[in-house]
Amino acid sequence: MVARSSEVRPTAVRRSATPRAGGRRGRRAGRLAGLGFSGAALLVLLTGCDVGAAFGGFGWPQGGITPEARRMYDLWIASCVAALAVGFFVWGLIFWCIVRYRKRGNELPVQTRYNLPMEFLYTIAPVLIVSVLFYYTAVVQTDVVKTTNNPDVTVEVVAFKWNWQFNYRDGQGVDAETTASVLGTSEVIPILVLPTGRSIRFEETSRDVIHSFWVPEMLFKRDVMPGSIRNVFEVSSLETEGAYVGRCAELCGSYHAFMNFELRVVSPENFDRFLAAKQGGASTQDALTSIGEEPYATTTRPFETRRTESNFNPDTAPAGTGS
Ligand SMILES: [Cu+2]
Repeated sequence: MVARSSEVRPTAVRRSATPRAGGRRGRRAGRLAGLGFSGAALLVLLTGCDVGAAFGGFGWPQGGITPEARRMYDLWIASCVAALAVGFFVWGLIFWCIVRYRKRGNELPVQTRYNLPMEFLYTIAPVLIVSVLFYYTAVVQTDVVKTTNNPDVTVEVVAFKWNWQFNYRDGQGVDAETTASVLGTSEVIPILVLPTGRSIRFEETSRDVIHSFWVPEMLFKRDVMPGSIRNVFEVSSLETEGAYVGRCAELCGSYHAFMNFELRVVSPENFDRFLAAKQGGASTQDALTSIGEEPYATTTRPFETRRTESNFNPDTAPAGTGS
């Protein structure tokens, strides 16, 4: 068998080197290159379109409430569409080869090697695809992490085991003053009230270990570090009023899973009234009630740490525990 296959290979190389085969190969390479460029063009065109809605966002959370969230969503959808286009092209080639070159006898098919245009193509095409993906990722990422000099609202996020404090600040940086504050307790979920249509700067600091500030509808989370590291990010606007659950997204200890807060997005007028009430000494609940909002969190509730009959089963507990 070995002798037979080595007899065939030189024939194959000679056959594929004929002018006719070379022309066909050139045309095919041209078609492949055209498809590659079309894919790249498609990616450009699709950036900004919401084609993902029909496919459940391709697994990406939908319903982002900031322009940054929508840009990240669009990047994900465009990347999925581009990946699928490449995938269908490759799957097509595979199935075409399976059918076209299925075994018809004992003779080996043409063994094409050192086909330079082909090797050039399958080196250049992936580099092009990765470059396009890299370019758009860099553009969107730069936009998402961008900070400005004059945000409309600055909020200091203070994380601690296992709750949150939100300080409304009169400026930026560690030297600014806190003008009003919302503090979470074991009984009351902290509510971070923010306005629509204004840029918001989040300055994060932790009192103990690493936490992570995460509102799923922002499609963004950022670690909250202890010590002198002050992580900062901004959203250019919150677009939809409503209540959104916020979570700690960094395993920080026993009650990490219950370290929730609520983001309450209200109109700018109501936000100003809320902040004025807080600055005047009102409690968060009274200030919320004064602008017609629910005084307590509606998206999550405090974790019950005490054992009661409903959450404690003495039958399965080790002897000596209970009561
Ligand atoms: Cu935490």
